[in-house]
Formats: sequence, C-alpha cells, structure tokens
Amino acid sequence: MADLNAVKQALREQRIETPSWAFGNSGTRFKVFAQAGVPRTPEEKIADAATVHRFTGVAPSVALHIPWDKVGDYSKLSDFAAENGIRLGAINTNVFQDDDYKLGSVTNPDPAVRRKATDHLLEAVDIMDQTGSRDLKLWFSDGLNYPGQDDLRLRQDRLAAALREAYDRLSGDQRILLEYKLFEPAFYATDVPDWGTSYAHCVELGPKATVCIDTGHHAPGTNIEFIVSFLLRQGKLGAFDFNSRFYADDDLMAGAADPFQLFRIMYEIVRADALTPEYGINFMLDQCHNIEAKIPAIIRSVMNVQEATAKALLVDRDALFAAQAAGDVLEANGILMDAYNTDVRPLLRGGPRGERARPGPDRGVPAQRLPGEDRGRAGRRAAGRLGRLSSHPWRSTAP
Ligand code: LRH
Ligand code: MN
Repeated sequence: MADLNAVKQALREQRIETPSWAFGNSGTRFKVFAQAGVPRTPEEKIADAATVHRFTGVAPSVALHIPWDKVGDYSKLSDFAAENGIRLGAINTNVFQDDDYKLGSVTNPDPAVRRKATDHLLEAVDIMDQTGSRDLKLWFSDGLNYPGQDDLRLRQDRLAAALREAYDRLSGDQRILLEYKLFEPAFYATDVPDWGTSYAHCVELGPKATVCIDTGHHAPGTNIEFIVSFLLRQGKLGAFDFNSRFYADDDLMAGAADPFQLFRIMYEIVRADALTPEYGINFMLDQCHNIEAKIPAIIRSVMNVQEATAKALLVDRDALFAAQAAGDVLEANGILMDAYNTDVRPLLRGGPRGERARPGPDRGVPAQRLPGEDRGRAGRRAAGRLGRLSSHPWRSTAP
C-alpha cells in the first residue's frame, strides 16, 4: 500500500512548466476571441506565470517562445522572472511563421533558407546562455502536402545537418528536446512525424538530445504510455507538452479530454521513478485557451496533472507486479483501476506547502478566488492593463 506522506512529498516536489504563449490571445483559423487583460509583453506573461506558481506552488518556471517573447536583454528578463519568484524555462524556436519557410525551414530545398532557419536555432542557444535555460525545444512544421513535392530522404539529411549544428552549439547541461507531430500544417508527410523519427535523430545526435512528447501530436488511438515506457527504457525521454484533445492537436487543458490517459502516462513515469526534478524530465504544458479564462485554465491544468500523478503514486505496485507475474489479468487491471478510481482531491487540498486549500471551485474549496474569477477583480485587472487604472496593478489586489 502507498505511503501517503511519501505521496504528498512527491506531489510537493513535482514541477510543471507553464507556456508563456498560453497566457496570450489564441484561437483557430476561424476566430481569435480576444480577452480583456491578457498580457501585452513577455514581462506580463511572466507575471501571469508567477500567479500560477503562487496559487499552485509547483509551477516555478515558464517556457518562452522566440520571437513571440523576443526582448533586448534576456538576462534582465531572467532577473524579472526571479523577482516574481519563478525562472525562465525551455526556449522554443519558431521556424514555422516566416514566409521563407513555405517549403520548409531546415529541410527547405533552398540552402539559403536552411541557413536562415539553422541560424535561428543557434540564436535560441545564445538566448539560453543568457536566461540560464537548460532546454532548447525544437518543433518543425516542415513537411509536404503532395507526394513527389520533395525528396523524403534528402529532407532527412538536411534536418540531421541542422540538428547537428544546434547540438554542437550546446554547452554545459544544455540539451535538445526534439518534438514530433503527425501532421498539420503539412498534410501528406511531416519530417518529424512520430516518436520513432525523433528518437532516431536523437540517438544519431548524442546524449544531449532527447524526445519531447506532445500529447496532442499522435494519430487517434495511439498508446502514448507505451511510447513513454519505451523512451524511458532507452533513456531518451526529455519532456512532455501536456494538453488534451478529442480529435487532433486541439491543445485543450491537460486531463480535460482524457484524464485516464494522463493517469496511464503518469503511471509509467512513477513506475520508472522518473517523477523527481533530479531525473530531469521537463513536464510542460502546451495549451491554448481560446474561450476560457487563461490563468484559471492553466491552474486547473496544473491541478489535473497533479491529480493524475497522485493517482499514479497510489498504485499498489507490489500487488500489481505480483498479479502481473501470476498472469492474473483481472486482478492486475483491478489494482490499477483502484488507484485511478481513488478520489485524490482531499490529498491535494492544503497545497504543496500546506497553504490554505487549493483553488478549484469544482473542488468545493473556495478558499482563494482565482484571478479573474469575479468581474470586479478581472475588471480592475483588465482596466489596469488598459491603462485606466494603471496605478492599481492587479497583483496588489490578490488575497
Ligand atoms: C506545435 C507546438 C509546439 C509549439 C507550438 C506552440 O503544434 O505543439 O510545441 O512550438 O505548439
Ligand atoms: Mn507542443
């Protein structure tokens, strides 16, 4: 039976990295529903991330996306984050929004375009040197829309060459997180479409290259926890981009669409004793809150990851291994489901550092109102940002 104090301790020590871009306006190709009071600068995104950490206690870092978070002085930005009680996390490159990248970025047939894209990867490492970030997160939208459009083999050679340059630029404990995605924006072939392709490139590169699993980037029905288990065995799992989806890359709140999948994923992490910060996996969120309030949505997502983790930590592993070894299918499945069907919300109340009950109105602990939960506060915040009440920045009104 699990030791509850050990479970609570593990939850207190869990670290979940928030994405700067999730605090800003986002939408689909159909519509972006702008929300009042969203951050206008990297500093305000960091302030919002600091709020998530203040309410949860387990989100002490925020990932940046370049150039969305481009500033003149990244070490000054890093100091600003520290003043707000958090630090800057993974640096995400962006070689998917420039006109030059229509036919690809690092895989583009045109060597000049490849050079430009590769230089952006190297620029991101320069930024990591200033922010003290460990993770260079690479996602390539590169791919094809029609068979024959380009040579699949040559594109892999081009990709490998760019990755090699970025890899050789790393220093200290810096590492590459190579994210894969089955499709979109390419609709025939994507150059890094699945875990196997990312894994193979990471093995080719060396020990500082690991795979990033975005839970929304698989074909429907993919057994993601198998991929987690396999990459852990190979020592090549570097990070997650947690979110959830019903259909494609929906980027919904982690655990919202499929909490059972998130539990099964976290069970493989716990089973491999890979939960601790020391183990080195970066548990990140990568979401877009198109219609819901953003800070509460991210706090809810952090709590959903903690809930899945708490349930995974409650699995009676000795009994499970015994049932598995005995080939007792029903008993083995039953033991796992017992943990999953355990209401862990009481376990999570009180906050990792024993603060008053954690917010989450659906948990019946209205101890602390979430930012923006009542119009008055959100109104002041929005007005503050819109300059009408700039002398009352919303932070000061927090409980
Ligand atoms: C690509 C992706 C990637 C980020 C972007 C914001 O779909 O998951 O992780 O660069 O979203
Ligand atoms: Mn992602």
